[in-house]
Amino acid sequence: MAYEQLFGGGVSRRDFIKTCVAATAMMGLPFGMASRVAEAAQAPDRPPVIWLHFQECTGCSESLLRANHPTPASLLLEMISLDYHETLMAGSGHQAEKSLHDSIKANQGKYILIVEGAIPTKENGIYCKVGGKTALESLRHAAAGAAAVISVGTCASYGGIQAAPPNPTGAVGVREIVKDKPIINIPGCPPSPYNLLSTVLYYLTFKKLPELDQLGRPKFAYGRRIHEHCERRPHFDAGRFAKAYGHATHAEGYCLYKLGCKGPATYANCSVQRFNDVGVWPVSVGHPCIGCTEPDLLFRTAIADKVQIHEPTPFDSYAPVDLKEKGKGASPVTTGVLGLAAGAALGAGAMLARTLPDADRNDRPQEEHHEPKE
Ligand code: FSX
Ligand code: SF4
Ligand code: F3S
Repeated sequence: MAYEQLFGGGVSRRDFIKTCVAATAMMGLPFGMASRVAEAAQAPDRPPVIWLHFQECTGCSESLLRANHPTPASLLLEMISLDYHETLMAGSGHQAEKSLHDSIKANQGKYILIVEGAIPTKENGIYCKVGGKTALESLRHAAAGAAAVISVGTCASYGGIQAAPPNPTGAVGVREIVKDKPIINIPGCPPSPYNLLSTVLYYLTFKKLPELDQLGRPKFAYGRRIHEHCERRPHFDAGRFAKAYGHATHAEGYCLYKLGCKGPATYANCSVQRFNDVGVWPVSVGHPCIGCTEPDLLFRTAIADKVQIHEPTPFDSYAPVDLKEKGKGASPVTTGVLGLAAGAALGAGAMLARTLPDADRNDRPQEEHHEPKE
């Protein structure tokens, strides 16, 4: 399918290429691979996809569909043949059930099963039923004929809010039920639409699954902590922390660690591939990260609780050392290394030793101690 036909002809080649380039960069592939990714996105063979909903809020679908222009959803929906999606399909009742069963039958071993939501297991799964079947039955049936399963969102990945203690319905993620199929987890509550789009693009381009971490997440999207790329990180390293919501330190963009930011323990790419076209993510609008991609953090740790930092990782880039006399001193490479080492040692290391969890900033050097007006 040519790009002109994608999005009903409403998207320019420029926007299409931009989206493919962004997805290529996200996958950690060289820039030159963007053309191969674009070719895969336009291939006429569209893999059948069945999308099931269980215990959830539908925020995962919403975040995909409410993305702005050019929408990852438009591209995704044109690359696949979405045979069944309860909140998107026009049909309902028996008609919808029929399309589900027809697609499963006609595409045995070929379709991708996308699951949104957790699966309750207590009392044979009676706490979630669709079309007279429990989520447990529907999942087992649909997964049996799937080529691969994508768990979209933290609920489908690990149980999410439903599985939070005391987990009254015995909710679990897909990996607890389906043991004999490749499963990719795209956690986040909701996840970045780009992570789903890039995973599907990877699959279409290379005809294989991306490399996964021990929690089943694509490493290209969940391989680094958000703390490593956060724009507030220089404030963390300098010991400047927001004291309270609405306080001048908060408005100035200081680090949110002391308000409970889970960024140092959260593996995700939100700080790099931001949400929506306006380029925002939770921390950029003043809310601490709540660790929504992590099974042990989301709804398991209070928003205000601070995470322990076991392995401080230096910020991934530091401004070069400002040499007063040109031609003297260290080379740019050396200054970069020095900056990194100094940042790691003086910043994260010293912060750990001296300010975490709750020390005052008054022992910081004067120039680092700018206090905004209240
Ligand atoms: Fe869960 Fe998705 Fe959170 Fe909601 O459906 S990951 S509750 S945003 O939307 O599954
Ligand atoms: Fe950013 Fe949070 Fe890390 Fe502070 S603790 S630098 S706000 S990710
Ligand atoms: Fe979730 Fe934290 Fe990103 S709360 S959306 S992982 S910034």
